Amino acid sequence: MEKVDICRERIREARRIVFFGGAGVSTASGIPDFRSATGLYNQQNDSGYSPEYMLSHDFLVDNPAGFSNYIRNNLIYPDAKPNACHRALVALEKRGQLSAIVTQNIDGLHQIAGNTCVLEIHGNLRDYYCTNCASQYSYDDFMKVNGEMHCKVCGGLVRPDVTLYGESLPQQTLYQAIEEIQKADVLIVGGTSLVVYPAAGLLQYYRGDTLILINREETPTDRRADFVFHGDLCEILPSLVD
Ligand code: CNA
Repeated sequence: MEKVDICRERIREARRIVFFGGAGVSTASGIPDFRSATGLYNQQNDSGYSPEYMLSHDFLVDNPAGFSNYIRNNLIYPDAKPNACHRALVALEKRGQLSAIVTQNIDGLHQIAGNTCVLEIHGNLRDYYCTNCASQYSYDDFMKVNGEMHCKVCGGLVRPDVTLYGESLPQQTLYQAIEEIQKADVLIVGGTSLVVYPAAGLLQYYRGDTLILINREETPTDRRADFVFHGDLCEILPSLVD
């Protein structure tokens, strides 16, 4: 039997599939990833700062206006729509086979597509909060402001609910993700370079024999996977799931 047929059969018979994904899930929706040739890290930027620094806790503290504008101008894509990869995951959840999507993405497209079992281990760009009094704000509130946003209640700095470089992952979501990966019979990993830790380290909790890895480029985890596909997630995932 061919590799792709074995994968299809394992997916068809699976009862607890976990999908672990990254920015490559949303490139077909028009949101650039970080590390591809066309990704954010390889784009021209006049600030003189590295994108890692502009997405760090240090930059939020050192230059809140610059940080807030960087987020608005480079990470928010209000017109992005779910693509074939998101839809394949909705189909798996509807069939009752998908127990969790563990995503490093912050774009919310899995929920817009219709998935409910989404664990956002790097937070999201829907929710905003005051760093002083924890008052909550919406995406619309944040987008109305230019530069840094101040809390209406206490004047504190308002920030997006995303995990920045130099910050810890949301603990409860992380524990849920570990539990789901430990219980999974099939783990599908897609659209991630697997170089960002601690997120990439979550794969070590998988105990099954069907680790399927789909990515355009090689990753450091290719050798550990049971099945590796190099190519476009939007073609490969639907072909494995249907
Ligand atoms: P990354 O390091 O940029 O890696 C993305 C990987 O996806 C690369 O190896 C690409 O080759 C691959 N890829 C891109 N498009 C496709 C495709 N259509 N089919 C198959 N493979 C593809 O991004 P990671 O997710 O690994 O890094 C984690 C960071 C990226 C997280 O902190 C995210 O918050 C952050 N990020 C998120 C978004 C988003 O929410 N859409 C966008 C950009 C970055």
